[in-house]
Amino acid sequence: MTTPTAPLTQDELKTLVGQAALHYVVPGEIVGVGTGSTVNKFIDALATMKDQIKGAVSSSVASTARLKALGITVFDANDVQSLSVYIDGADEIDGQGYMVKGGGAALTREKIVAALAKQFVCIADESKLVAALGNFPLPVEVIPMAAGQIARKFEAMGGTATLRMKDGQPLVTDNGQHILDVRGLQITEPLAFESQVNQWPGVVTVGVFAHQKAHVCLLGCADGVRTIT
Ligand code: ABF
Repeated sequence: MTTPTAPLTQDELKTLVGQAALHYVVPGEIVGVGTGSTVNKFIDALATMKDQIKGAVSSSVASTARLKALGITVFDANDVQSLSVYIDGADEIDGQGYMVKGGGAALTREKIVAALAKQFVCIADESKLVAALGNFPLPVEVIPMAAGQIARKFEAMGGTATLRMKDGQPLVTDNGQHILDVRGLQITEPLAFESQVNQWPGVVTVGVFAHQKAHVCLLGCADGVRTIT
């Protein structure tokens, strides 16, 4: 008689994909590292092969601290011309690799490091896979003096934008800016949407990653890691 096994927890699924992402790390090179709880699992796994890589370029103060604490050298993005791979999580990903990111407020640096990389590997548990983007509130990093007019533009599109708060104050990003979270949008054309919002004065980064989409997604599922390309 076989004993039924308990389904893996969300945390275990994150560990699984964090470890699976090691297969995409190129020995002898610098790896691009994202931000978030799934990426933290990847960073922990990366520490087991730290002597085989040159180091990392990081997308946040938090990831930099974790990488350094584990003895992994962190390079400034300006000192790197290109990366073979960037590994990061997502808040939503669709079947084409288009993503919503920025729940952790690190979207601007994530997009910058992703743009340096030839390949974006997204690591996520299966709860992040969606048919269409837009359920997760869309994060948009903005220059504070433009927040009001940007919020009104989203309202004209049918969305509702709120300023992200922390400890009773507007959250301040690693770049010294604010975040609007926009609810109620249906992002049916991610490439066009990203291009459009990018042009609004005061938008630093919109959390749609379509121009920097994932080439591979390692999705943690009940029966293991599913690779979507
Ligand atoms: C980063 O971390 C973000 O772009 C995204 O907001 C978030 C995902 O976090 P987690 O892995 O904790 O769900 O990748």
